[in-house]
Amino acid sequence: MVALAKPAIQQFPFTKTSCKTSTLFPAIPLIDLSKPDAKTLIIKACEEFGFFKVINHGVPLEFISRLEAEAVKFFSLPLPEKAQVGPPRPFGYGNKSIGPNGDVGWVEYLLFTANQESNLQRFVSLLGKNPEKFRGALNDYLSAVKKMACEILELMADGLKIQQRNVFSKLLMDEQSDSVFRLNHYPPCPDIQSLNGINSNMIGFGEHTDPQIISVLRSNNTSGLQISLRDGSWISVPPDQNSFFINVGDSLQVLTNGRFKSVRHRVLANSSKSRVSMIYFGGPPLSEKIAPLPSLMKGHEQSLYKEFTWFEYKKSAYSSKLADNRLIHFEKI
Ligand code: GA4
Repeated sequence: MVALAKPAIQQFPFTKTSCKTSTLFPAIPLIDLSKPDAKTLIIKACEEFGFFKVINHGVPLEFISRLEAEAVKFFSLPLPEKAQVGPPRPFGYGNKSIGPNGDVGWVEYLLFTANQESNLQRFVSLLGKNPEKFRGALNDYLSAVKKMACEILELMADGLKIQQRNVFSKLLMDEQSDSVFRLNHYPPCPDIQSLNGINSNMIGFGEHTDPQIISVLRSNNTSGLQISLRDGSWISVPPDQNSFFINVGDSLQVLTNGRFKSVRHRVLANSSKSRVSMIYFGGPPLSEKIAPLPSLMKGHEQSLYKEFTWFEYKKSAYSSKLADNRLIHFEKI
């Protein structure tokens, strides 16, 4: 007997749509960076959700729309032209396949190093029909977003009453900072509800936590992003193209000895609209030791984690599946 190949679409992961609505469940914390209470609210949000939305962020909207336009132009190219950029190992164009360990999603993307010098400049020269325009848009966007990420990290240090205000931000400012930038395009997803009779959504990007310190996400006005609450339930994050969303990463969880929680999140594909997102992942230099800050340890408080460098954590992360709990290997028993 000849086994029929499954229609391609059925080979993608999907999830039952059972999402809590924001009227009954906690609203996403909203931080107005121009207000004096920002630092207090940031600490609360990082402890409760590991996630918050930022307004009055100071990033010119023109930088955002220029980069989005370049990204849309690139993703509209025929597949063979996009593939000329080379595979995302570690930096390049990826389509449906995520990471090195067999994860897939309804997404195509570009992954870059976010260090503006060196590799980034060389890599960008491969992009699309007008790489110079892309390069300009990317540089402006990245400088502004990195500045905002550092301001937020300084508010966190302040809010935690750490004397050295730049204790976190200096890791991103370091010339050797191992930061990454990602442009994601989630094409509208054909309706899969008829596949199994229950309401389902295709997974655009499967659930995971980010390994770095902080992630700064901006998307167009298409929904899809969900975060997981402490009880394991998922809530949808209403899109807002003029704001940024901040994720606490695994490294910041460790630096705060678990006081801040890295947030598990995922993206569901939308059946009618394209979603375009841009995410800056602020990471430390490879040689940096990631350990709880002594000034945050109260009394006889012990570190919850074994000692490791960012290089060691990254190596371990890249041998994991997207949904794995990566910190578990570094917890003290
Ligand atoms: C999640 C955060 C960033 O997007 C990323 C991802 C990376 C990749 O897409 O190559 C990883 C994932 C992310 C964590 C575990 C590994 C590595 C895919 C994967 C299965 C660029 C990153 O730094 O870690």
